[in-house]
Amino acid sequence: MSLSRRQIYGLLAAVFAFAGLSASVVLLFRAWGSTENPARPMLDSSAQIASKDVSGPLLVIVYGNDKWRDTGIHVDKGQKVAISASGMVTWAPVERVGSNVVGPDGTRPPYPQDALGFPMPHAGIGSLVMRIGESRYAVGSRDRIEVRESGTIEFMVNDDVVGDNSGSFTISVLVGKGSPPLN
Ligand SMILES: [Ca+2]
Repeated sequence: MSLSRRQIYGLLAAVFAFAGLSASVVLLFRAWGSTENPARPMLDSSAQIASKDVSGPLLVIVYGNDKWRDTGIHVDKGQKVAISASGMVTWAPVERVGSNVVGPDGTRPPYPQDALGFPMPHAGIGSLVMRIGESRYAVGSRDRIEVRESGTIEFMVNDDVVGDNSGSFTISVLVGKGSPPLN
């Protein structure tokens, strides 16, 4: 069988059209699929706001089983950050010494033999802790800190095993150059 030049061009055009259509479908499915991924957690899309001279508080949810949840809020060394948090987290499925259901201030600190597995060995179990760069802060339900090292604000519950946790804390983060008031 021999094909004329015109037939060959026609065949090639059909092949390219089909390839183009396939690629479009793949891209479409990828775009569609990406919306199914759990969105990053911020309640407030302005969490991405630049760090300087922020006027209002940003709300962030941190779940009991989160491991250093990245808020996307960047702060620079020397800036002041005011944090207030509420909510309840269950840090262990059964009650141990102290309560297994706590607010952002947590319960007793971990025992020395367990402490090294915790993000902050001297802070209460289940309490809210924060990391910016490599610096860590035991913030609890209410704190105001001066940033020691520039970076992005991350939160988690002070616990060595987060996989068995439930509940969440809702955190208000206020970043400013001066001394932001706490509400
Ligand atoms: Ca736990």
